[in-house]
Amino acid sequence: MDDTGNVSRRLFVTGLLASLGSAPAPVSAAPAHAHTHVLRARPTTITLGKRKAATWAYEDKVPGPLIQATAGTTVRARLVNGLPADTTIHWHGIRIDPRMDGAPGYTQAPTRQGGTFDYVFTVPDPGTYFYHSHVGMQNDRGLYGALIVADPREPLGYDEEFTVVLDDWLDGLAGTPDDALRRLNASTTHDDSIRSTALGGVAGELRHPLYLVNGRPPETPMTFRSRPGKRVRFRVINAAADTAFRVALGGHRMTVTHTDGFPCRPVTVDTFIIGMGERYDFVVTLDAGAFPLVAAAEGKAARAFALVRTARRAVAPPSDAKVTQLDGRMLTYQDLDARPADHLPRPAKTTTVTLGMRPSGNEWTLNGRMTGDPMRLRVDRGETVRIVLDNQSPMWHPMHLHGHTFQLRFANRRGPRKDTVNIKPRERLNIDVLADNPGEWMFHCHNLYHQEQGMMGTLGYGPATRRAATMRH
Ligand SMILES: [Cu+2]
Repeated sequence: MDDTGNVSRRLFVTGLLASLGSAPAPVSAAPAHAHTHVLRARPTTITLGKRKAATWAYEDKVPGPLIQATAGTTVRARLVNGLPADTTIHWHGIRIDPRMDGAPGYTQAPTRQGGTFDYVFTVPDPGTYFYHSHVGMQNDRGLYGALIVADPREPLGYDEEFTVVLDDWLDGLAGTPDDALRRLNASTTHDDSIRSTALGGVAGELRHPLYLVNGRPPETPMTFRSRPGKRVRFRVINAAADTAFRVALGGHRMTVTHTDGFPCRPVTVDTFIIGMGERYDFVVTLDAGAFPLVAAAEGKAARAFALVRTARRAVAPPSDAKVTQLDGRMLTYQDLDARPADHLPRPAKTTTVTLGMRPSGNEWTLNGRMTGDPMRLRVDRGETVRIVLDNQSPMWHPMHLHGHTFQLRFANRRGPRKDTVNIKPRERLNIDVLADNPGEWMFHCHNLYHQEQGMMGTLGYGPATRRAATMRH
């Protein structure tokens, strides 16, 4: 991404042609000497407005380098581990070869300090994805970046696109994420000095000093520059560890076109909530002026903030600008429906996964089990399985399944294809999974603190084997 957040001229031109109504121009295939992205994970110091923060990042940048690819082609990325710890890279949402999934102890061994690992994998589906470390609390440092997979026959007409990566930030400003996890583990559910609003916070527990858009705090906001009348696609990624965001663009309604990479029937709303690990794409025709793009940290009385500017002289709104759209019509999962081509077959069987909390408030369970002796779902290749996600705890859990996308199913209708779904307290949601990618896959809460406090299970193929049963996170 360049400093304007504009991901590439190639995508711009493709979108422009599509918007003019011409036949979608195939994007030129990747050159034969396919480019290898180098991702050096190492300690570094970044600037966050007026502050400096020591952190761990890829290529000394937060977010890490933007990776762009075209659906059906091969991505090559070399991880160089300069961290004082093991690490991996998980390619979140990609229907990937399990050996490239970056799930330590499940699909690959972690890369040791000083080591390298070549991630080479096909990206089968276009869409908005991201990558991040999957070791311990590393994802709550700066170890994440956007992965955008272009559609060679992009059917959506738009003039240009911007990638918006949201994050909650504490590393180097309030200790490290490991310190925060230790404090949380030592605290009680009533200790408000650590937790945002104790368990009443529901969407996330921790107070973070800053909330970021593309690595920038509100005091030095990211500015997305365009022109009045342009039809712009925003790709929003929630890379936060413990924060759901409510997103709105001042003065505009937004038409949501994709979630978790997959297209859905377009829905026009004022705002949407994006859980950790989720992605939404929306399209807006921009007015003339300077507009606040706000991602309010749900339940935390703080926000991430950026500017969308289409007029050079327009006065920039302040970072605390009132954005009435935040209280307007909100997107729900029931609003979304996958394309018919993406509908999954009817499920052959149903299984329930109960999302639970132990009384300490610091231990999170799937079917009563935790990471050390995890829930193990078994599926057979080719079948569709319905999983009923039954949240019997007082917090939100954005559940993420590796290696697959699933389809939400409501009482009388189908829903969107997704790989991460937010389940609210006391809520039940049905997801159908087509077992088309054999492996032993992580199935876990994408609140990183919950993940590290036990909320990690597996979905594997065939009868449980000794190997599968003895694998450990
Ligand atoms: Cu959770």
